[in-house]
Amino acid sequence: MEKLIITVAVCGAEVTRKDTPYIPISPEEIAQQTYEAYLAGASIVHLHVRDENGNPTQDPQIFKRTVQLIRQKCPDIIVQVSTGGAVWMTPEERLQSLEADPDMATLTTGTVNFGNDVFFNSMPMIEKFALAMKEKGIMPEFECFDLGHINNALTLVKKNLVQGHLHFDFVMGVPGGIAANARNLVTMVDSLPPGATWSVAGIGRHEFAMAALAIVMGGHVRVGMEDNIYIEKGVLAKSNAELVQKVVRLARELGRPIATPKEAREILQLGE
Ligand code: KMH
Ligand code: ZN
Repeated sequence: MEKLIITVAVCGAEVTRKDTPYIPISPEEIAQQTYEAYLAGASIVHLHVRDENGNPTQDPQIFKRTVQLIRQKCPDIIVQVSTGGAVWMTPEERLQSLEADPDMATLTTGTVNFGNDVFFNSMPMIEKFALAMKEKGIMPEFECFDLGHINNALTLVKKNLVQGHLHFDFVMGVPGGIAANARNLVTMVDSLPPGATWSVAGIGRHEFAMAALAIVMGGHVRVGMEDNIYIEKGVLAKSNAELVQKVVRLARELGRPIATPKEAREILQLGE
């Protein structure tokens, strides 16, 4: 089995200081928590940024500054910026993160209810995002919040809007999206084309159960405060590194070695 790629989703767009005092907000805090998670075994950072008030933003200058700080501390980590942003952002705003010269970017391939909100991604928008990434040579990670999102990703491939290795992230357990359970994960994996790689991001209390399933099924794992703020029931994680360390422990118990950033780049067929 391939070595395990761990992605750390350090802050996301939704979690606030009221939810947890440990969420990193400033570029310096985000870079520091990314560094600690990298030392713990993360090889990809999934990145959102915040403004000085702690609100989510796609400001390219804040993205550039944060990416620069992360690369100073973790020279070989795979930087994956979010083009999902927050549910209220315009498509143009969301695309601004690509200006930070990342290795990868997320590409959500469908609309999904998102709690009481709607995370809107029409097919013309998705195609525009895919083309923007192709033109800049940035590898997409398909964010699939539901089964049909895989089909939309494959439509992009058919239309030649995406080339090369295909990597999917299944976001499971968002209220309104696909439920986080083993049967659904097997169905998602069975729907992928040969050669594609995948990771799973289990939301909230599902984070570690879905991680364990991915570890034994040969997939990869995303954890972090974007998805879950608890290290165990009722106990807040004090850092993103703690969440990564727990995945590393699970992987060790289950006999799956952890990929370095260099090995992760090889698995994803991503340049240095
Ligand atoms: N914040 C969510 C609405 C992504 O990063 O690509 C979307 C999201 C997906 O987090
Ligand atoms: Zn995200």
